[in-house]
Amino acid sequence: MPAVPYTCPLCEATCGLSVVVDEFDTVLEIRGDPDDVFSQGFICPKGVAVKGLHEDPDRLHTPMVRRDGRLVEASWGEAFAEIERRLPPILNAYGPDAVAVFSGIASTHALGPLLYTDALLAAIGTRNVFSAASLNQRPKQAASSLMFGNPFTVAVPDVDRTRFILMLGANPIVSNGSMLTAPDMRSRLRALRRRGGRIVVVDPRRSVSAEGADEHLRIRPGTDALLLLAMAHVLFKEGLVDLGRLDAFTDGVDEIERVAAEFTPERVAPITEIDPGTVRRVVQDLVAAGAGVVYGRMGTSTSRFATVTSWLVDVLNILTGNLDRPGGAMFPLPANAGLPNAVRPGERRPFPLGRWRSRVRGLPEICGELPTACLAEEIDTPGEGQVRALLTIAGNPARSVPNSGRLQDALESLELLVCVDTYLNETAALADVVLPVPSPLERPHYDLLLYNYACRNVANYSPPVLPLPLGMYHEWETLGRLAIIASGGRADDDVAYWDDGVAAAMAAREGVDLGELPYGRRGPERLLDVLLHAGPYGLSLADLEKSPHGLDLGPLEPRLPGALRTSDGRIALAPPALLAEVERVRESLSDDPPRAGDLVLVGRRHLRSNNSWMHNLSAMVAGARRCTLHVNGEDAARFGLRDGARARVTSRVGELIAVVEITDEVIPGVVSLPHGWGHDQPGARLRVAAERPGVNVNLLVDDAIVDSLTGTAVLNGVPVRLAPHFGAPSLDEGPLPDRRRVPDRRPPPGTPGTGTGADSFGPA
Ligand SMILES: Nc1nc2c(c(=O)[nH]1)N[C@H]1C(S)=C(S)[C@@H](COP(=O)(O)OP(=O)(O)OC[C@H]3O[C@@H](n4cnc5c(=O)[nH]c(N)nc54)[C@H](O)[C@@H]3O)O[C@H]1N2
Ligand SMILES: Nc1nc2c(c(=O)[nH]1)N[C@H]1C(S)=C(S)[C@@H](COP(=O)(O)OP(=O)(O)OC[C@H]3O[C@@H](n4cnc5c(=O)[nH]c(N)nc54)[C@H](O)[C@@H]3O)O[C@H]1N2
Ligand code: SF4
Ligand SMILES: [Mo]
Repeated sequence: MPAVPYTCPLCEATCGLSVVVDEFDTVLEIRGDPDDVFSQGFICPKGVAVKGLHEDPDRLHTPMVRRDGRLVEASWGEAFAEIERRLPPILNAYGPDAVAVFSGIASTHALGPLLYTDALLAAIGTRNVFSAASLNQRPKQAASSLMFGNPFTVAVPDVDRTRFILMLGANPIVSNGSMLTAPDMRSRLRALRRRGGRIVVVDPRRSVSAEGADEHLRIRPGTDALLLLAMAHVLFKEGLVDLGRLDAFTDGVDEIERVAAEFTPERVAPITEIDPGTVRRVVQDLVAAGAGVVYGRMGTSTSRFATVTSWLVDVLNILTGNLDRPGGAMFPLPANAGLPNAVRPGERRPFPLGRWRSRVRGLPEICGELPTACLAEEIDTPGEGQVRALLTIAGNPARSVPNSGRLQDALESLELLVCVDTYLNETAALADVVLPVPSPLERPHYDLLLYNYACRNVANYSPPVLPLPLGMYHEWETLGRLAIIASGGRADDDVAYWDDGVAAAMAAREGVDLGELPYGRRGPERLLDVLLHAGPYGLSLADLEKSPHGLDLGPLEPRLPGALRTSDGRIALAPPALLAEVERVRESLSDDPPRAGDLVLVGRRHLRSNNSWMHNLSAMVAGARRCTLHVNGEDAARFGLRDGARARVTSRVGELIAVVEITDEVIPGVVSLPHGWGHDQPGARLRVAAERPGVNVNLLVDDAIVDSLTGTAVLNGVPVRLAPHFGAPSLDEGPLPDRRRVPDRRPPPGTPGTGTGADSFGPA
């Protein structure tokens, strides 16, 4: 049987799959594609599970419409007629802002939503645009914008050439990398150690990545900004600052020196709980490595002071001369021209932040969106501009957004909720209309967004493995029909004509002549072709079609100062907006140190999980129970909790009952629950997931606590209280995990480059 190459669309690693299909279009097997230019055969269990996803009997094949209070199967005509009946009156009566849109993270892994959501938003005309980005990476993009002038000019670790990586709040062995597209991180990190490099992980949890690192600094959650300021202090104090060639186009070094002066390692230690001597040594190691890099992810960008922390990561990279040099933090150069939010080549301007503000709390717009942490209040607060209808695309806000209790009530109060999704998930269960999408194997793929973050320049286009089934629409067509309805047209108007308009507008923006593209392409393939033609390598979709295992465009190359889009074309090392934020960080120095028994909640991810989905595949949820509350033994004793028993966890906004797992993976004062669980929503159709529902951590996460500059939700570091819970046993969630420890093969601290390489990372 022929094996068809296809890029896995599930996470940021972009692995090449090899899909074996028979003549009846049955998927026989999915393996790693050994010829993929980037992943070279690597695949994780989720990639294999794309077969299960494709075949899942719970996956939606027909639209659903609510009739007499129940969602029932309907034809596409009926579903669009329902939207046509209900959406325009809301727009007409209350204006465009009454209709909000939430784009979930899966929309960044699919060409349809990636390329067509903007046209849909323009048709609606709403400012109430929300997405997973403000639960995730906005602080990094804000920091990049302020320093380099473009939210997509994000520096990524050159993992394959670096000799030292300081990783804060990231667990790439499990997440497979984030804002760092690098398939098979385990092998890449092993190779780093084999060539004598070192890995230092900063995390309050002993994550799998921390377990395998040379050194693990167990930081108090939410205090990374203080640690990084102390590191900057050490660089200045010990005369280690050396910007190298960056010096010629960087402003603000003196301001950083001034600001960092008071943040001595000794001063911050009581708050970060990291020994001052260790801070000094790590800084010296970073400098001594020659080519080293600081990298921060979820634990830094969804915590208190998230934008300051994300900025300080690059400040350290710049002060050590590691930005934009091989082995440091570099800027990828994707084959496609930028997404609409990206600043165009040649354009220079101050980064706009807060062009408008949310109605209720006044949180700032960023990249054309409002922070998702204010979605619930925009729906449930009466008054002019109140959100009355919501469209979700590839997301599950009922599980992924803070203060789920409030959001759930808000979703139920909407006049119209329309969900475009693979599944009848917990959000769609509340919808008035649900519109299905093709399975990943039935659509083309190209990682338009993720190549911005790739550790090597690659381009890989996958045509659909399987034809679109009868009775299914491409997702772009569905979004097109919604756009047509929102602009006053009829759902059965010609969507191809609409698509021609989208393509013409994009071609005009990119300076590409549509007439030069091969005749007959449409939909995302045509738009992608436009972006490739306009891209820096002058490629076309036809070129990519000739390379089904991908095109390797080489290692990352220095791109500065050319890639800078700031008004003066220079790096703004000390943007005033961030210096002002440092004041707030300074104030945190006088916070009372945590008392015994004070607890904060952080998250964690699991390899066989993908946020709130993939839990409906038995291969993904088999084995030990996963949605457990990690509690340190000291705290367990203090609160009278037993391993396997249940605890009541309470925060300002909600409470839940969770199964306790006592473990020294977390430090005292920190508890951890994964997100994306709580599959107990009546009306959802996730039958496998519902057997072991777990609990929804976002019932506890406080929507009032946000990063002040960007409004990004603080998902890590939420204050909670614990008490034993005695009540009826909960659903059987499977056996408790086997607590056997992974053997510690780390070399003693301070032994450079003695990693054994082969076994340094335990099982995920
Ligand atoms: N407490 C806490 N909350 C968190 C996080 C955390 O760490 N802690 N993490 C946050 C982060 S980083 C993120 S990104 C968000 C994720 O949260 P969301 O953005 O809500 O995304 P998912 O939960 O991944 O749900 C994705 C949905 O898309 C559907 N889907 C899959 N493929 C397609 C497709 O091609 N088209 C369409 N239309 N639908 C598709 C799936 O069936 C699924 O229902 O959660 C955030 N929430
Ligand atoms: N298997 C799997 N892979 C995934 C996903 C998934 O759900 N499952 N989700 C995908 C998505 S949407 C994303 S955004 C990425 C995220 O990818 P990563 O950021 O690599 O993964 P996380 O597991 O969120 O890692 C965050 C780490 O930060 C730590 N942390 C919490 N608070 C703090 C703090 O204050 N300081 C520091 N230094 N550390 C802290 C946590 O303990 C955790 O280990 O993963 C993607 N990949
Ligand atoms: S690591 Fe990510 S991209 Fe690679 S196979 Fe797994 S889910 Fe797919
Ligand atoms: Mo994410």
